[in-house]
Amino acid sequence: VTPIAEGTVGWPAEFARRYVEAGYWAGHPLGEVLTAAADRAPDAVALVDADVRITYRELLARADAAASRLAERGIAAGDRIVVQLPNGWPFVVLALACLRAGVVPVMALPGHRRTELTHLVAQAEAVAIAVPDVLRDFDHQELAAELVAGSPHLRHVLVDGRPVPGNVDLARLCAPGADPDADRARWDAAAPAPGDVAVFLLSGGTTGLPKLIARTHDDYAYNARASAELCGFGADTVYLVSLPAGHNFPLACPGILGALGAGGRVVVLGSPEPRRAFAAIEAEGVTHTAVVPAVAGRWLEHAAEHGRPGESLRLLQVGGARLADELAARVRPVLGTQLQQVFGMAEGLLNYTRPDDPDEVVCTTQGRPLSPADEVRLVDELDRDVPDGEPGSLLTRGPYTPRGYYRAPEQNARAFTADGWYRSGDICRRTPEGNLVVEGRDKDMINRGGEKISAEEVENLVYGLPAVSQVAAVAMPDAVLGERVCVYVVPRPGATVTLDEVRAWMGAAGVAAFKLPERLELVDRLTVTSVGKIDKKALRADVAERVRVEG
Ligand code: J2J
Repeated sequence: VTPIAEGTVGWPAEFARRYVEAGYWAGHPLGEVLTAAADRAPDAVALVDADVRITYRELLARADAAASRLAERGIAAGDRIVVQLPNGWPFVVLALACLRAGVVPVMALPGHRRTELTHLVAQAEAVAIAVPDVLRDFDHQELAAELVAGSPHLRHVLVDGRPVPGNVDLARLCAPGADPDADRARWDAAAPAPGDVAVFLLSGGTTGLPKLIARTHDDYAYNARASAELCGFGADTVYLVSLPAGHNFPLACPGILGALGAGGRVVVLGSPEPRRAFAAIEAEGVTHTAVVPAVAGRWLEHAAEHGRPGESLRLLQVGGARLADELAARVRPVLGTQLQQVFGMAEGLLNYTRPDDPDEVVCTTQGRPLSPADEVRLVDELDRDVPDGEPGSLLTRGPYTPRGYYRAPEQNARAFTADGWYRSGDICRRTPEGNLVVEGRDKDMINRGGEKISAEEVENLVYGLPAVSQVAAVAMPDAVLGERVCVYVVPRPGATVTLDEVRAWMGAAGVAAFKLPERLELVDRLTVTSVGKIDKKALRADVAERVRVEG
């Protein structure tokens, strides 16, 4: 297995020095989030999953014991584990065990299938994968066996549920050890360096397959700590996780890591379904949580009919896709809680409205950068800064925004400028008081309720169908999810193609269900722009008009 450092793109020395001097990079391994909180209040409850309640003392004991058991299996610092677990206490314990031991989790999503997982395992040269046994009728162990057979590196399958012979029982791996003090001493002594890779996040991606984003202990600790401070997290914080926990947003913005670092309590839930989420908020006295706009919409509907989720909820973070101003304005009156808009990206930069911002700002903007050291430029097609107040394409650098994807020099040449600015592909405008408003994007991605889908990936798959001559995937507007995938297809002469065929074909290829197109338009030809590219702007306008007419 190749060492990780080889494929990462770090910060130039002068920037690194500045980030250290300013105290952004504090020089602590991320595992200290847990050890420090456990030292302060060992008997406080850290983690709640249904009727499982785990104190800080126990959480640390479990994480350290799990780190030791990984080591016994030969999984050591620098090794990678693809983590595809549903929200639950084992996810949190395993993630913390990895941070303690310097093992690097690759945050896959529960919806990923053969295509995505094969790619992630190969790209990360993962030695292990953590999966549920069966989830939504899908046998994850069967797929894991296939992945093991196809990979020269993958050897261990950790199972949340009932492992088949040969696989590892994750609950047992994550049980407290016989001698927690010895485990603790061992992992305190073996702590990873602050510049080491702590986690791999997945890019929302505009290319064929998701790219890996290497986040270091220093940068990700700052990400979580500064976010927690901004959101007012403390020991009395009860943070509900109902989005997939491997997403950057619920993981560290401030998320699980921010809540634990503040000595608060994390409540994990398998889905954001309003009835269960509201019940959890009531039962646990949840103070903070994060959702995507589509979920915020469902919560608003539910609350309007069945009442508010109790008085405890202080801050509802909404991000991942553009929140409509109309929905934003209803959050306080209907849910009785303060709204925070979050415009973030796994690549780094986080923008937040502040809890004490006027309603006008909170309801109509996507906030401003988290860190004083975040650099943001809004530029035109030639990378020239646009005049104040004009929309431009967002470029960013900063103390928690790495300078490149992992092992992706070609993509890096396109997604980053020569002097290290990340091209987010979002078209934003800056208000006079300095907040950003997301007005669109110039990247070829479809944002389905916060799940990012690369148009190119969909197109590559659909081109595999013999009846397809040409295809273009574009976003179509949707009242619930914001956007869904529509494909325009030019069939080969004499052939025809249906939506069901496309979906079945992609399903058989083994891709996440959220990527499957939900509309297909057969056309004779696809118009191209003056530079010879398919005119997607025209297609987006076309499908928007069709959807509007159909009502
Ligand atoms: C419009 N577009 C948004 C917003 C993200 C917190 C919150 C979200 C993410 C995330 C995240 C948006 N309005 N409020 O990692 O920590 C779109 C932009 C952006 C892309 C990044 C976090 N919030 N977006 O969504 O890596 O297009 O991160 O570039 O999944 O989502 O996607 P992702």
